[in-house]
This record gives sequence, C-alpha cells and structure tokens, in this order.
Amino acid sequence: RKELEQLRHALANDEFVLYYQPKVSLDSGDIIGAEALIRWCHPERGLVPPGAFLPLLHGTELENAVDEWVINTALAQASAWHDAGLSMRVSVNVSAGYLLAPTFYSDLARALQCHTNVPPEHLELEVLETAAIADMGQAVAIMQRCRKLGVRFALDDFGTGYSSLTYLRKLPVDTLKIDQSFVRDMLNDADDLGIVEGVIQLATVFERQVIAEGVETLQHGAVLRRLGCHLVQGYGIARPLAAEAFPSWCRQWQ
Ligand code: G
Ligand code: G
Repeated sequence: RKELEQLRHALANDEFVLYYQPKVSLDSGDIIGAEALIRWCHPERGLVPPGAFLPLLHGTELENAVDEWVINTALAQASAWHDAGLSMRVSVNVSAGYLLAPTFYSDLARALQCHTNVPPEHLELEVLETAAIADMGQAVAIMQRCRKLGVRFALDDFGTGYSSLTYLRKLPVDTLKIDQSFVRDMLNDADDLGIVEGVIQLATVFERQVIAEGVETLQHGAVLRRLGCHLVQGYGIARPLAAEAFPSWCRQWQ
C-alpha cells in the first residue's frame, strides 16, 4: 500500500525517466532503433531499476498510467530527436493488462496525434507477459486496430513461459525478441543454442523479424549472424543510455 502510494507520487512528481538502449543491424552496423526502459529517479535512493518497482504495479490501475506515461514520453523523445535530425524507431514495453484496457486504443491514438512528425511506423510496442492475455480474440482485435494506425508490435521475451508458440501463431506481431536468457548462455550451453536457432527458424517460417537481446560480446554477434539473426541489442553494443547521452552515442557509433 505504502509503496504504491510512493509510486503514485513518483508519477505525479515526474520522478520516472526513460533510458534508451540502441538496436543495431549486424550486417550494416546501422542503428535501427532504441528500446525505452524505465527507471525511477528517487530523491534519496538514486536511480532505481524497474525490477525493483514494476512488480508492485502489476495488475493495478497505476500500471496502466505508468505504461501510458512511457508511451507519451518515448514519443515526445522520438519527436525531439526527429527535429534534431535523428529519426529512428522507438520501442516501448506494454503490459498485457494495459494492452487490453478499454482506454488503450484512444490513449495511443491521442499520443500519436500529439507528435505528428513521428511516423506511426516508428513506434513499436513490445508486448510483455502475453500469458496474462486471457482473451486472445480481444487482444488480436486491439492489435489489428493499432496496426491500422501504423504502429508495429513485437513479442517480448520470446521462448520463456510468458511467451509461447500460441501467441506467435495468433498475435499479429512484426517481430520476435529472443529472450536474453537463451542468448546469454548460448555460447556454452548447447540447449540454449538450439533454442536460439529454433526461434530464428520459426521467425523465418512465420515471416517475422527476429531480434536477439542480451548480446554481450562480439562472439555472440558472430554466432547469431551465422544462424540468420541480423538484429541485436545488448551490453556488447551499448547499455541503456540516458536520453541526453543517446545522440552523441549514435554519432560516435557511425
Ligand atoms: O532495464 P532493466 O533490465 O532493469 O529492465 C528490466 C525489465 O523491466 C525489462 O526486461 C522490462 O520487461 C521491464 N521494463 C523496463 N522498462 C519498462 C517500461 O517502461 N514499462 C514496462 N511495462 N516494463 C518495463
Ligand atoms: O525484456 P526486455 O527487452 O524489456 O529486456 C531489456 C532489459 O534487459 C533491460 O532492462 C536491459 O537493461 C537488460 N539488458 C539489455 N541488454 C543486456 C545484456 O546484454 N545483458 C544483460 N544481462 N542485460 C541486458
């Protein structure tokens, strides 16, 4: 209770911030986008990672309000970058609960209308915890409406308990994100390597893009490329960066 109150206060007081982690093409080296990741800039505790407070929000109204804030803030950032000559796709995490909330579509449409210089195709929604989707038909209908606006979807944490084959088959997503737990250990665990390979092949069969997260070394990149995964995200490229640091990172990466 008390912690929820603090989080409510944090949202009202503008204490949340977004960091941005680059996504790059292994082939060209091009920066293809950035994932927005929330942190709590706590007046006493400093920068609090999402794992320390998001679980408290799970299934509450406040979770929807935070998810909405994240979409608005990431779009405002994309819009500012666009005006500064840095035009790229921005991905945000969306909980299954918010995706299914009655206000989701109108919130999203309004957010896009506030930033007409950002092409809707430049907004990607990474759907989390798809196992929480009770009504698949409803989820599909909402996602299709959003796709008519131009927005793209990715299935996050693909391969873990939260995201399985049924979701891949039914949900209209453009991209699969291979969960970082498989990627991290694939160099010394044959099972994980097999899973990574299998997900890449599944993506090909289903004509989806595939991106690997948790890419920590050059060697990970080389193996992924050989397996047919060309898009990567991870500490080996860059850690999540403060918004102010992002444009200069992009300049030095080129
Ligand atoms: O940045 P970090 O690795 O600490 O994030 C941990 C997890 O928190 C991520 O894997 C993601 O699932 C979740 N997360 C990060 N940012 C957001 C956000 O803005 N909204 C939601 N709903 N989840 C997020
Ligand atoms: O599942 P999702 O895409 O939301 O996960 C992103 C989270 O993973 C972020 O919180 C980010 O800080 C973390 N992360 C990103 N790249 C790496 C990596 O290379 N290694 C590890 N251990 N964590 C990473």
